[in-house]
Order: sequence, then structure tokens, then C-alpha cells
Amino acid sequence: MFNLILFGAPGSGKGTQSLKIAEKFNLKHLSTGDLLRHEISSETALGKEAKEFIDKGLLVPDAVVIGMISKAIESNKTVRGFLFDGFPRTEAQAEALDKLLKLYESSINLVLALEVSEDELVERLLLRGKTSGRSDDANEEIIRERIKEYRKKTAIVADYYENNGVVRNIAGEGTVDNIFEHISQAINEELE
Ligand code: B4P
Repeated sequence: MFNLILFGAPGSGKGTQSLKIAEKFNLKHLSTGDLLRHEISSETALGKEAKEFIDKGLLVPDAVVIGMISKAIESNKTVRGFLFDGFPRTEAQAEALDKLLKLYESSINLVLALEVSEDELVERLLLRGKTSGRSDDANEEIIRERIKEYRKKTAIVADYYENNGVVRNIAGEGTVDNIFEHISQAINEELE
């Protein structure tokens, strides 16, 4: 298996780039944001719990997200590899992911960290908020809260993987295609 994490702040381009990566490299795309939004629109108990946190710009509790990812991995055992988008977002999630992948004698091969300035993040999310209908893109206050959560709980996840020497930083500003070129280059170098 070849497993990749696309890492970055809210609005750094994870979802955008993930679709292109999954298609080109034939990886199973797992986005915890998408999975949670699906639970919310289906009005499940998990979705109702998650909504409380997402609407405030906060992270959903680890146990909820880990359970959801564990199920998704379990039902896609035969894939070439996974592309994790928006997961792991805490150190506890990173540890849980290592344990889950070990069950399949696998691990994380590459972490691509998208780097984007805070002003650009806010601008992108406010722009998306005009059409996405996403409650967490609704106003600058919630967006700033999400970025605060990222700095407080998620940024350290990069250090966790830094110890394994699998992190590559990617400049996340510029055109979508140009960023994707750099991402593709980094993946190809790892696959060689
Ligand atoms: P996510 O769905 O992961 O939302 P996100 O961080 O905003 O990233 P997304 O992928 O959607 O946006 P992108 O950067 O592609 O999470 C939503 C919420 O769910 C979280 O806040 C949290 O509450 C909860 N959650 C999810 N996973 C969790 C976990 N593991 N643990 C706990 N809670 C969790 O794109 C943003 C915008 O930028 C788009 O409009 C796009 O078009 C634009 N854009 C992209 N690339 C661009 C470029 N190069 N130039 C200009 N604009 C660009």
C-alpha cells in the first residue's frame, strides 16, 4: 500500500488537490470533512453530534472521527493506497492511524504539507462561503476560530511525522495546476 496524508490549514487547498491526486495516482480519497458532512446531511446521531462542533469552528472529538476512519479503512482493504485529507488533525488521531495501518502491515509513506498565509486562507474561505452553504465558512469569526484550532491542535501533527522523515513542504499559493505539479513531483519521487 502507498499511503499519503495531505496536510494543511483550513482553506489550504486539501480538498481541491485531493480530487486530482486520487485520480492521477489511483488512491482511495478519505476526507473526514466530507464524511462528517455526509453524516450531517443524513441526520445520523454521529452527524448531529459533529454539527455542534463544526458550526463553532471546533474540531470534532477524536473518538468520533477515529471510529469513522476505522470503518472506512476496513471497507476498502483492497485499494492501492489511501489519501487522507483532513485527517489526522490531532496527535491522538495520528497515533490511532498508525495502529490501524499496522493491522494491514502498512504505514504512512508521505505527508505533503501545504503552506498558505493566514490572510490568503481567510480570503479563500470567505469566498467559498458565498456559495458553499457551509456553516463553518459563514463568517470571519468562525474561520479565525478554525485557524486557531489548527494552530493549537493540528500543527503539531507535522512534528509527529517529521520524526519519521516523511514530511515534504509544498508552497500552497499560486494556481491549482501549478501546485498540483509540485505535488505530483513529490509523489513521483517517493514512488521511484
Ligand atoms: P474540512 O472539510 O477538512 O475543511 P477545510 O479544512 O476547510 O478544508 P477543505 O479541504 O474543505 O478546503 P480547501 O482547503 O480545499 O473540515 C471541516 C470541519 O470538519 C473542520 O473544521 C472540523 O470541525 C471537522 N473535521 C474534519 N476532519 C476532522 C478531524 N480529523 N478531526 C476533527 N474534526 C474534523 O479549499 C478551500 C477554498 O480554497 C475552496 O473554495 C477552494 O476552491 C479554494 N482554493 C483551493 N486551492 C486554491 C488556490 N490554489 N488558489 C485559490 N483558491 C484555492
